[in-house]
Amino acid sequence: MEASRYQTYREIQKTVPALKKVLERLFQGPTPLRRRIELGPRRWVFTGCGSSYYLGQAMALAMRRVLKREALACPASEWLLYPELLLANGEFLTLVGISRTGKTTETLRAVERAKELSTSCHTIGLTCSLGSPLAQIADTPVVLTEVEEEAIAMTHSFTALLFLFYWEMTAYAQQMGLRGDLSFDLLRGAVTSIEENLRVNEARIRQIATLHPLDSLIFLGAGPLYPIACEGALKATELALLPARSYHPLEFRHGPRATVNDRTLAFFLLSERGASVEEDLAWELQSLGATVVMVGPEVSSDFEYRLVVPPPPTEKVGAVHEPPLHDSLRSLLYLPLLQLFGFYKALSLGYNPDTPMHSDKSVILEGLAF
Ligand code: F1P
Repeated sequence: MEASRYQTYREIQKTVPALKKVLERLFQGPTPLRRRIELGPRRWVFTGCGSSYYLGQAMALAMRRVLKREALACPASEWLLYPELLLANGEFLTLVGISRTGKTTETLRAVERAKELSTSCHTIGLTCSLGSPLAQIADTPVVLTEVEEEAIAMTHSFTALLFLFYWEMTAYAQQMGLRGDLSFDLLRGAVTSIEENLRVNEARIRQIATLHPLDSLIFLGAGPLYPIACEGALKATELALLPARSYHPLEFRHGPRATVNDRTLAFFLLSERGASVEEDLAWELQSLGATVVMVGPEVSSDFEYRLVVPPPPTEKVGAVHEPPLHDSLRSLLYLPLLQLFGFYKALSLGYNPDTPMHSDKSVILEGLAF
């Protein structure tokens, strides 16, 4: 069946137009998020549920690496149940509640609870929905209506919100003379690369999704790519109803390897630092019967299934070497490919990705007890 008949597919294909809209918005001036990064205290907590939680993980890791701030991420429910694990009493912090729909009960309660716990806590509500409860209750709403989605599963808005965060963080890092692995040029280049990557890799992703009976799915990502591995696994679980698991790559040898067999499909999200040890692990899993999919800028042609993701084109005229593809950028480039896999895997198993089983666009809980 024609993929473009599905809303979920159309949302994934909107990634590049969405990033262009975010760029237009950023060219008009900084968002309130930049101001809060400039003003904000050293300690930040990012919270949300499902995809929005993984998005928070990606943001927290980037903030720690580039801005050297204390930044953590936790599911909204954990913040509600065990705030003391994240917050010393009365501490001054910024809490970022992330929710695409701005309606998820646990995330709303987490924002409210932050204010109850500490009067000096500033809350940011990052959402795509104007007028949503999150936009109303947060001290600083950051609303990106340009990337609002209709589909149940979150796809291009994840990439767009991460892109926005990277951009605003890069702007501040440059002001402060901090060296990160991103630049405005690279971020702009990523938009072109994503378009190309989706086009070049789509047929291969569709083919991998139809490999049967590969029904044990593993997503491996190190460092900044770990939240992306989690999101890849969540998308496959949500859309294709396959229990998928995510790990830091070398953790896989410490127990989970026992589950590998010829029904295992493992995605390796190759990292800048760990590519060679990740490749060793891939050979090992292959020798145990797994089918491996290598995702990265340089993948040995000895691997049958490769999703090659080249670095964005450099603007330097006459550059002999391609610039390395840094991990933050890998996150943006890999994500849409994993979303597309979840979509095609659902189709190959006969499921409608637009109506995933037991899933709603946001989880609204009546009478949440905390
Ligand atoms: C959060 C979320 C989604 C997930 C599912 C249920 O939504 O967990 O990530 O795909 O549809 O809700 P939101 O708070 O980001 O709107």
